[in-house]
Amino acid sequence: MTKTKTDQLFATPTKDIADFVFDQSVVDVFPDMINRSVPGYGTIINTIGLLAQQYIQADSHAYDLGCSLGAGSLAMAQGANTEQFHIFGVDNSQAMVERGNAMMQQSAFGKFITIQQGDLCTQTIENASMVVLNFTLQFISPSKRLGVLENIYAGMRPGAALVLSEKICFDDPLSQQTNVMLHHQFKQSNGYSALEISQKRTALENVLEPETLDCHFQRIHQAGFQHCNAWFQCFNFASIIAIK
Ligand code: GEK
Repeated sequence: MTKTKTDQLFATPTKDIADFVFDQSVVDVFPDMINRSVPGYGTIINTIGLLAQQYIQADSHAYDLGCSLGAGSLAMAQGANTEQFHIFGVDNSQAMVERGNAMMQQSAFGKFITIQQGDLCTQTIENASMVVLNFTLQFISPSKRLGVLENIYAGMRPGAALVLSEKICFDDPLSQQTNVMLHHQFKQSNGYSALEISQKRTALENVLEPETLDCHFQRIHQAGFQHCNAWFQCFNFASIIAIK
């Protein structure tokens, strides 16, 4: 079994902080990093499993776009009520894909999951009954986001579900300030120092672009989805379900 290390990537004071990349050093600490940084991450992964019970259909595909180590893929495979399905996990980080594949093969659900290296913006989506974008669209340039959703919509069966989880922002300055502060408190309560929080924020500045929930809802409708709602929100993190 691969051991997960404690995330200390931003613990040392650094003069010029480089843009965040999903390289081997991130892969080595990823489960610890995401659990201590994203409020509700465990709840969201568990709920993806519950949604899979309802939405994954026989003889269909599911997609986990920006799958990292495959937590969402595994949750879907565990939840599915059929054995006639296949899950495609896609990530553009080679280090993530290598570790993710090793982890899937060690699990009891490896035969249902293929993790491959690729750009989710150009991923073929076919015969999908469920698609997951769990904290990934935020790393795609906003100008490409509608195209990503349209491509997903086109490859989904009627009645299929898209789970879109994102770091969000707020138009109202006080709400923005309050939620950012609460997120920092959350990270501090999980053992991150003020220096780690500040250096990570700098590293993500040019890489992760949050949008408001309204902006996401509008784009989801524009892509063709008739139904969507935020089923989860904690501070500046939310998860939306959209149905074709
Ligand atoms: C989880 N969903 O554990 N194409 C494919 N992958 C990409 C792209 C792209 N264009 N851009 C970024 N990524 C996971 C967590 S992490 C979220 C997702 C986070 C990948 C990137 O390599 C990374 O693995 C993932 O998106 C984002 O449920 O770390 O905040």
